[in-house]
Amino acid sequence: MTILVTGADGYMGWPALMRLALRFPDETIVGVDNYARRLWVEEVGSWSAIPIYSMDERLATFKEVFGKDNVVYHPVDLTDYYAVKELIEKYKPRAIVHLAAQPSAPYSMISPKHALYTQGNNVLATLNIIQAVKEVDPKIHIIETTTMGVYGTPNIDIPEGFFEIEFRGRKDKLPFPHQAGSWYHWSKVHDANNLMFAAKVYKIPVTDLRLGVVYGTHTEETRKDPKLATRFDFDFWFGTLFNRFCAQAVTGYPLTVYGKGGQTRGYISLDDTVETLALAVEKPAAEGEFRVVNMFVETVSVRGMAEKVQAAGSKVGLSVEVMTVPPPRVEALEHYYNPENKKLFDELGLKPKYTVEKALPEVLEDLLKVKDRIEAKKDKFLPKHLREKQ
Ligand code: USQ
Repeated sequence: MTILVTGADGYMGWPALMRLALRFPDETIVGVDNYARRLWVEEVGSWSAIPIYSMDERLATFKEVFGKDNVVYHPVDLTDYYAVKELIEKYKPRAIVHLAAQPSAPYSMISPKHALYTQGNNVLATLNIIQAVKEVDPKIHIIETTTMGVYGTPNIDIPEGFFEIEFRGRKDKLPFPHQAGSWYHWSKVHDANNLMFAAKVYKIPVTDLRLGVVYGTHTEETRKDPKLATRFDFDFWFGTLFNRFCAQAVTGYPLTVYGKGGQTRGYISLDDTVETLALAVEKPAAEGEFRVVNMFVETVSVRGMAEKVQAAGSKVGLSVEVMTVPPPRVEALEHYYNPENKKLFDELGLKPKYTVEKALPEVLEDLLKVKDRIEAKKDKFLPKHLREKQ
């Protein structure tokens, strides 16, 4: 049997490919990527703090370290329907773990070109997978990481995808409203809607993993050899909160809290993320089911994250400062946030290995080793117009 992983060269994709290959040793794991993430980060003038290797080198090292030869790689552009269909026809996977996407909110907001590119790329890729699965075999389980960001920050509790609502005396179970905060986040709303419809009309089993902010330097597998490392971005566009704060802490750059820092999000470690992907493959959705799982382990505010990084930094001798940056995004700076995340534990069975606090010492230690590479791109922590306002 075969499992397809899209975005296999990415931050989550590469470690996910390895976790799946080891979890399902008798199956072929097919990785697909077009190296786009490397180009986007290059475009904004940054690089991965932890050096990463080519796919050929990664695969050769994986084989050497783990003695497994069950991974193949194809450089496919998923916006090409015929290429996607050919791939799915060739391998007839039992599951597709669809991670390929332009994942950055700030990048999607740079210009009309970046907004159009992000939505075109992300939405078309998912639509192509849906249509090819329908043509080849609608029993293929599609697993996509959308985002907790589809919900926005409503002033009520957030359920897992659907909620019971009573309006003018009538009741129904409806999709929870979407209030995304960037062109990227809206691309994932469109994906979620398209997947929901695909489950209904083609009876495709779908798992929509509404992923929070992923953090960390390593998984069990990436730690085994420097050539197995995954990327680690820290720049304004591609670095996410925890990872950026840790990169800032090790270089003595003040932590960049946007506005009041009351912005609260769900967080999950990279290792727990790839484990959840393996669990979703192990426990597929039913025929025609659109299964929504909110995928995060804990919620933390930006201010709270800064405090945790400061505390962990001081234990390893780092003096960590905090600065307030004029908010570069249109978002609530202080808000209620209470999303549910029961299915991750009760249905998929994740037993989290990490919390933010537990992960911090080892991430800081890992980044101290590549401090020079972060220093060299320090000017990418903030775009010029925000640096000038300091
Ligand atoms: N923030 C700061 N300072 C920084 C960086 C970010 O205050 O230096 C704030 C942002 O304004 C935001 C929060 O921290 O309020 C989180 O920002 P982020 O860049 O860590 O995460 P976000 O843009 O929401 O996107 C990331 C991933 C995206 C994923 C999403 C999950 O890039 O692919 O879908 O996390 S979620 O946040 O739940 O929507």
